[in-house]
Amino acid sequence: SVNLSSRDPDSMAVDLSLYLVTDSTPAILKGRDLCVVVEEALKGGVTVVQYRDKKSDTGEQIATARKLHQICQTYGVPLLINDRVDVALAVGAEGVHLGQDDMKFAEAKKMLPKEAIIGISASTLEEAQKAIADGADYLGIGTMFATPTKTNTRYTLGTAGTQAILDAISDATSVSTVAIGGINHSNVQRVIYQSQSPKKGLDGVAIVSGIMAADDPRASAQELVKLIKNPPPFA
Ligand code: TZP
Ligand code: MG
Repeated sequence: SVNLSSRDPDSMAVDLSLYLVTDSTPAILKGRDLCVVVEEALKGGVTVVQYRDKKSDTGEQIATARKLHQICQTYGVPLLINDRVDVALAVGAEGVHLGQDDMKFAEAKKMLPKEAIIGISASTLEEAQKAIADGADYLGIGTMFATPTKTNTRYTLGTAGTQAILDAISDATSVSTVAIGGINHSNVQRVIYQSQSPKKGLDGVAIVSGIMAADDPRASAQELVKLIKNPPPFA
């Protein structure tokens, strides 16, 4: 099980290397049960799960998050909730992930236990610097590449844009970072390698469809773990 109660709020203490973001849309689930897909992904080695559900009402979200939390606990993996601090509190999740239009960091910080993890989406250097100044535990930097999974994105950064942000924040901070958007088996090594600045690299990659929509989410996660652990052939 996961117990962050003794977590030093100044240290991340969570493995973000293979960060699964869920998606409950029919195109991704293809008739499968969300909890089954997530459990397969956990068996394959995902290190953190974010429950992201833009459609269900509060009651449904709490019920699903509670089930996901139980499953994640079995694998010793933290569960973060997208957007909804109230849902995270209701189920005792390990933290939240907040976008630029969600609850303000300071409000979430006041509501959550002190050891809770708060991640913030950043699409620009300014957003990254603001999140760091606020005290975010990690940044979700993106969008890396255009993706059908999220179409209301503001900036497509590519590895060069991501590297520029990592480089600019590297002196100021030890904040953790994950990249998100269009990351899959065929580009994950390039994403990690090309996004790093001399002083700061990514701590992980966040993936939706590359795992969730795979015919075999477990094998997909396993393969991604291997790719993330090994240096790219061109390094
Ligand atoms: N935020 C930026 S892109 C994105 C989110 C939630 C979706 C990424 O999905 P995929 O399927 O991994 O490209
Ligand atoms: Mg959001």
